[in-house]
Amino acid sequence: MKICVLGLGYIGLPTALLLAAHGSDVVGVDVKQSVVDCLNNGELPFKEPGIEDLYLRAKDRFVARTEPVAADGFLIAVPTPLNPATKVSDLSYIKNAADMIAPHLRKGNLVILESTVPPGTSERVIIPRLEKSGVAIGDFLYAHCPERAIPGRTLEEMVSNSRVIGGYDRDSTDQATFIYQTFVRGEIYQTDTRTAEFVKLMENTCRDVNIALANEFAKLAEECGVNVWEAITLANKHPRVSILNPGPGVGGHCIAIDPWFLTENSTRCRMVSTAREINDLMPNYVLQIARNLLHEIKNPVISIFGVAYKGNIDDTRESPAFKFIQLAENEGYTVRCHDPYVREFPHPLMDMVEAAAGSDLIVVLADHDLFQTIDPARLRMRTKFVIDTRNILDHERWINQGFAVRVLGDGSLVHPVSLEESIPSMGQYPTNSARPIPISLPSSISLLSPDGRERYL
Ligand code: SAJ
Repeated sequence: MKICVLGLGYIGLPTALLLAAHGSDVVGVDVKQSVVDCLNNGELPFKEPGIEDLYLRAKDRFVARTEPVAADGFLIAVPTPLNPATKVSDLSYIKNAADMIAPHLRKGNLVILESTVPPGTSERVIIPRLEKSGVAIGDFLYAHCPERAIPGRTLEEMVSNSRVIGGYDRDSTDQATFIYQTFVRGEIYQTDTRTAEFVKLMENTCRDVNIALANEFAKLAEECGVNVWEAITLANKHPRVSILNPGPGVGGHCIAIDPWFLTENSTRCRMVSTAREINDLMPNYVLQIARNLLHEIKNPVISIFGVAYKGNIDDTRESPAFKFIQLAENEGYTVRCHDPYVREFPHPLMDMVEAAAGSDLIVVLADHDLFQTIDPARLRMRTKFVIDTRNILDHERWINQGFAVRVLGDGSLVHPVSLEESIPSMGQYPTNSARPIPISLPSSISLLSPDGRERYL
């Protein structure tokens, strides 16, 4: 079978390579000449675990071009960004892809949409554009099969996750199922096109709302004198409770955007948009913590550790770091950035020691595992403040090196620096500021820390 995959990004390229590695002849199409050249020269435009090996297995059946060709099937995996001003989906890439396919569309062809779209987009926008080919829907087949892979584990998840396939009619659903069965090992669930569009948006909206709830819990915990990380760990021991983690905000190309796709045509939704607002305001909340720590320091310098939108990846799309940096600079702070994974970022990236040298505050924004093992003794700070928005650092180690550690969502008494405490002036901070709670526990009871480490009592 010959398949044209339009869009060779984080989803389109791995999908194209998986199809080719499992026997399809694949023409990968991207409007960017540089991506096409890179792939045809045997190079990959981005990193993802396992993709080099997959490329080697696929390359004999894969070629990249800037234009589609006649094929049996067409798969669209182009971006659907959000217009930041109107909070409405920008369908221009999808429309362009449909227009590029139309001249090549023949009777019996199948078109699959993987990109995330507002409910109804296939019927209202994509199918009519494809019909401009002169072939009517029914004579060509159409299905929506939203992607479900998480960056950092894309290949593994593309193969093992279950998939939802929503066809325009029975034939469309079955044909699309047949194609995905060549490489998907997870279950395939069949439905109609509009339901598939809705399901994808529900999945990511559920996650966004759950993160917003965790962020609310973090703020409430600070007010109540509780450590939210410990509280969430304990609440999640309940068999039907599964709270996500608080953090500096929600980034990435999906969770921060998809809820708007779900609600853009609705006048009824409150919870979904409120969750968006809560998550979007988290950088402001973290800046408020920073402001409280730095208020007595002249010309404060902030070092950001981790500008990726989450841990262990080099992806900065919609990262909360962008907003935090802009707010901090508008506040008059000098901002330096360090990220062990990210290579390209509008703000200059520095080595960790260099970023921290002479700085007054480290703000950990991304939960890179590497941060767990940082040796704070290497950091030559002017003032030893650190805000850990992900509860990822080895706090005891930092405290022992004279750092005042402020963990997002930790209002408990053991916490060394809380928002309400007065901040000592530069250089006067006690070297070990943790205040132990004098309690003794029976040996059968353990004090949990959310990451399984012993709590720093
Ligand atoms: N985050 C938190 N707290 C958490 C979990 C995540 O603050 O407990 C933040 C992350 O730091 C990040 C953002 O949320 O900034 C999103 O991260 P994520 O890991 O939840 O999601 P993505 O965007 O990397 O990938 C998601 C996945 N969706 C779900 O898990 C429902 C993936 O399966 C989807 O395929 C992908 O979106 C997509 O393309 O829709």
